[in-house]
Amino acid sequence: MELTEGSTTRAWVLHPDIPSDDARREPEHALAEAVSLAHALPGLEVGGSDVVRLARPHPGKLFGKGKIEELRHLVKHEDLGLILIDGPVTPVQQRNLEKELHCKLLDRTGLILEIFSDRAATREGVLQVDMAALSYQRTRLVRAWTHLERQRGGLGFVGGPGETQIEADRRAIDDQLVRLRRQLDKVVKTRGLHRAARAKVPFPIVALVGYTNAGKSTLFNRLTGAEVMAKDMLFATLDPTMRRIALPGNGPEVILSDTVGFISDLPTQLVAAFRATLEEVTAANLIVHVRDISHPETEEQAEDVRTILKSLGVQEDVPQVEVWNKIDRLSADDLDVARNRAERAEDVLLLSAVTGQGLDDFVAAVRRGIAGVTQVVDLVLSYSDGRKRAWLFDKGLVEDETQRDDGYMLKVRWNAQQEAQFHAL
Ligand SMILES: Nc1nc2c(ncn2[C@@H]2O[C@H](COP(=O)(O)OP(=O)(O)OP(=O)(O)O)[C@@H](O)[C@H]2O)c(=O)[nH]1
Ligand SMILES: [Mg+2]
Repeated sequence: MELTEGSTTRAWVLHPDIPSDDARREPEHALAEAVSLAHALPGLEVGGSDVVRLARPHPGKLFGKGKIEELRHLVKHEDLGLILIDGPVTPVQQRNLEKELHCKLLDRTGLILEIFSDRAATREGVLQVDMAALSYQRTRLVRAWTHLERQRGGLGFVGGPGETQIEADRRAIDDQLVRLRRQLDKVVKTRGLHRAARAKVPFPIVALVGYTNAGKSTLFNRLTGAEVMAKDMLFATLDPTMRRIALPGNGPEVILSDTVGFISDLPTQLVAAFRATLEEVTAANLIVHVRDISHPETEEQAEDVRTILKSLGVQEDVPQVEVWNKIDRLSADDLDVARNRAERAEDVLLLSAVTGQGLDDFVAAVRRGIAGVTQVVDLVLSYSDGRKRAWLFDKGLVEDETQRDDGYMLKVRWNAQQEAQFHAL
């Protein structure tokens, strides 16, 4: 879709409420989220939004006659340039609706792809979004075919010109996907080298993950002093950011990673495309699941995040901490309830990334979470450091020792706590 630079397109958001759909979510909340998604795309002005109850989606046109008539008036009356359907729309439905309504139409996956393509800032991000968009397009090729067939007046060779065209289009897309994959592999390999270099200065990786808008970047900024964009906007963050930091209060040092947020019904193409970026998550020593506990559907959001983590292949044995963020937005009663529940649960803590309340608990939880992570380092101790050397041996941390002119060279395996103790000797 092309939105003209500088000008705004007036859009209307529709959430089809189909009874068989995910019954966990209230359609009104789903609609509110879809409106937030629309706001996340620059150049769009949201004229309004509705839930459309659909007993059964019409195979060819999604909506029934009456609704289409109503929408045609709406388009005219509201001067709409775009209708956003918060759900899947088949290529045939899209074509028919666009024709009947004289208005462009975008479905949920299309909208998310548009937002991602607007946000992509790094080479890797751009490549990933391009791949996701192409893979999505590949599944919708029937559109090009019908379009073509119409142009040619439906004159068919054997097998039809459309068939041939579809094959050709598919091959072209496949070729392009192979090219993109190659470029992406190259970028990822370079990043892999960076990671290997980092591994030499081995600090535990702590990854912040969570639903979009949960407050990951706000927490990241508070801990690192970085200025990653943190905004009341869905998918504010697309590219992962990492910083090496010493946790407040005398370390230990960790690598903290801020990542792209998740959302319900995240297009599979996007999950696949972002697998490389999210490697930082799968390689993490500790996963911090940041939740907006003030959101009415925080439980559903958390479920979605867990499902996506699982699909990314995050091992169950990676330690996890759940951060219930935005407690400053809870009423006193709700805060009491949350506090009670958090106390009964394991590895759950309350936080406000904005006010800083609960930050000490968070740092303590991270410290506990990475306590089991050990690193191997080379240490050189001068001969006068006998006390330190004895301490290391006493704790059973030395794996190897060689003597040099200037002292001992020790290969030491320790966890962050032992490291801090050593430096305090
Ligand atoms: N009241 C309150 N608002 C918060 C808190 N933490 C974050 N926010 C707000 O929530 C919005 C989203 O915060 P971000 O840090 O951008 O969220 P994110 O998880 O990085 O979002 P994505 O990058 O889109 O995945 C911003 O407007 C923040 O100011 C908090 O503890 N309390
Ligand atoms: Mg963010």
